[in-house]
Amino acid sequence: QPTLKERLAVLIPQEIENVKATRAEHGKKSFGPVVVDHLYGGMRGLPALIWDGSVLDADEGIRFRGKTIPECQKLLPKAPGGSEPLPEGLFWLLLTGEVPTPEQVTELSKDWAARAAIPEFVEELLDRCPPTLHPMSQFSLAVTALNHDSAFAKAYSQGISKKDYWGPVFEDSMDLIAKLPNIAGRIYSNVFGKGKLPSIDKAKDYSHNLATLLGFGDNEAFVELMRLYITIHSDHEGGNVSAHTGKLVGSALSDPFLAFGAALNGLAGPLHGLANQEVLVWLRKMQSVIGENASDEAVREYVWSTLKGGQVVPGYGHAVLRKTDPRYMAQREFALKHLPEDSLFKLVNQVYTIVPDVLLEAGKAKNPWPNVDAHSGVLLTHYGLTQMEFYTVLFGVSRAFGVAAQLIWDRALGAPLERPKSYSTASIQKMFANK
Ligand code: FAM
Repeated sequence: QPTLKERLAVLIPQEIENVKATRAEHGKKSFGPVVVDHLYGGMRGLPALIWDGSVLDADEGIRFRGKTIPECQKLLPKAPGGSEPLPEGLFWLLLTGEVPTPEQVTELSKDWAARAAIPEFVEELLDRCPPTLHPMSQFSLAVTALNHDSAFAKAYSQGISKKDYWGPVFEDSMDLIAKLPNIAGRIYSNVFGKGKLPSIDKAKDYSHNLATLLGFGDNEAFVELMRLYITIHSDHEGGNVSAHTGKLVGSALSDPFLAFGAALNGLAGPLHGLANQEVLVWLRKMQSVIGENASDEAVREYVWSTLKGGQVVPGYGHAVLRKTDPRYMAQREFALKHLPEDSLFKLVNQVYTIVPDVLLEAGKAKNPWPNVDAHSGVLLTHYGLTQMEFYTVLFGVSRAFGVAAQLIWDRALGAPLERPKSYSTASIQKMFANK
């Protein structure tokens, strides 16, 4: 059975021809007008990027190479006795569009376990960080420091041909993904005093090793949660802040470590990945104000007070989605199966019946429904991972799968440097005066 790299070596020339034919036939066709509000409004809906790994439909949610989350849960290989997809299979799917065999997934687990060690100087860098430095800042500096051994940076300095870029970018991407559990585990144990880091078990899958490095490896339900968590947070088409940042920085031929370090800094924003921490902060603050078993009326009042205070309700809304996020529903299914009586799960359910109506009544948010972050902290807290400042690091471990897959394909297809045009307001006024 071909390895992932062997499979890609066959698919890449075919896709190069497919893109060439698509551009020959459609290259000069228009998507329609770009209006001034696109320039001021964060380019909402502006056609601007190509990414085949996943596409986000406002009503349906994410599809990974055409497959919904439930379809991935059904089709992707699982661990023996497990019911959640193995992220190794998701990475294979994102890259090839094909469902790998269990043997191919096992090969990936072994390959990543073999590449998992991080350089001693990176361990020392992390050990040097004060525990007051946010885990996401520590995460990003450690990932950036992995540039030290980048295969692509080395190959580029030696004059590699453009058509061969994807090979060392693939190697760097495999090393990047493989090294994240040790980086995340070290940050967690340093900041939250969990003591000496356990070692990677070369016979275990990626999610199991991540759980072990966080101190939860003996809890099968938590390991299963990591498998689901990494699968659903991996990719969300190409335009979200972390995916787009990775793509943009990679277009300058910065290696995957530099590109993903940049992506992590975007993910660290409260409107993006940090929202999973903000949700727990908001829920805990609400409980401290209105008590643990508050009435619907008290919850509604509290939501209104958040809005009146000029703050956003974290975990709700989305730049593209206009329905409840299927990533929220997948987590809800997991909770109904594993922790139906959990009190925080019941609170999240109660908030879900109240917030959308308030956001609709407030009349500003285009999407009043919950996104992926509204639910993730509840599951982690249930199993004892209560340190919410760490939650976005787990989001980042997962998002590396999507960002890395894009970087490999962008270099394989020869994606050029990204350079959109900016305008001044004065030039806009001049351009459209008397029009
Ligand atoms: N609570 C309060 N106001 C909200 C809101 C929310 N959950 N979602 C949107 N709005 C406001 C938004 O701030 C804007 O107000 P202004 O005109 O005063 O700036 C207005 O509604 C229109 O915004 P929009 O077009 O509906 O949303 P955007 O596309 O501008 O922004 C989000 C999308 C996700 C940044 C926004 O919904 C938000 O801030 N949500 C809360 C933070 C969050 O949960 N982020 C995580 C998103 C998740 F998908 C991820 O990336 N991990």
